[in-house]
Amino acid sequence: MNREQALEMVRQQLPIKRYEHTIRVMETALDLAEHYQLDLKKVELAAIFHDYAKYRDAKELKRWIIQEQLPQDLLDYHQELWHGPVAAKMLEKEIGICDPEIQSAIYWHTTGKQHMSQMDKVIFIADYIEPGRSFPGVEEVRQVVYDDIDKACWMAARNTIIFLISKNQSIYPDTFQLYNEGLGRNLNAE
Ligand code: DGI
Ligand code: FE
Ligand code: FE
Repeated sequence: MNREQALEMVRQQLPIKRYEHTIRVMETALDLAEHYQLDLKKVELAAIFHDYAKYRDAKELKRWIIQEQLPQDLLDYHQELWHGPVAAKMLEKEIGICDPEIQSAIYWHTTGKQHMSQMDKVIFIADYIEPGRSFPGVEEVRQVVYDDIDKACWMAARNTIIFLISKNQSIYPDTFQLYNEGLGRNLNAE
């Protein structure tokens, strides 16, 4: 599937603002993929489809989680966490793309996790730093991402945890594990 075909499928699923975000994630992810020498076609597809399921209603997302035997603990957390895992399944069942590397990057794009692949990291961090984002601390993440993508992912996880705690929201364990993994590598030193 080429870029235009993929974008057209996603465009039909998303409001214009989310579609524009998708384009910026794609451009950011491709720059990073070139820098880190990853498969550009795969990264492109992962970026294009990462938010494919974001505007399906909660009932439908829940049905997919149950029927596709995704981790049921997702249902105990904020529904914002459902669209990545469901999109990874939809990619196979609705779009016909079965590629574990692409599916993994889509699956983990919201929470992150420990032991991410380079492709997982590129999609996770491109979604966080795309030029439309203005989270507190995002500029510092942009400054390190081309030197140390692990540190960038750790900073993004840390910022998100701080943000969620400030709102009294629950935090998915994999996000904590990503944060802890970075501490273990002394990414917080200096
Ligand atoms: O879909 P996007 O808006 O482009 O971005 P996303 O898929 O990263 O979703 C981000 C939202 O998910 C953000 O508002 C924070 C929220 N969220 C809720 N619980 C968690 C969480 N993010 C992480 N990393 N971990 C959580 O436990
Ligand atoms: Fe998302
Ligand atoms: Fe996104």
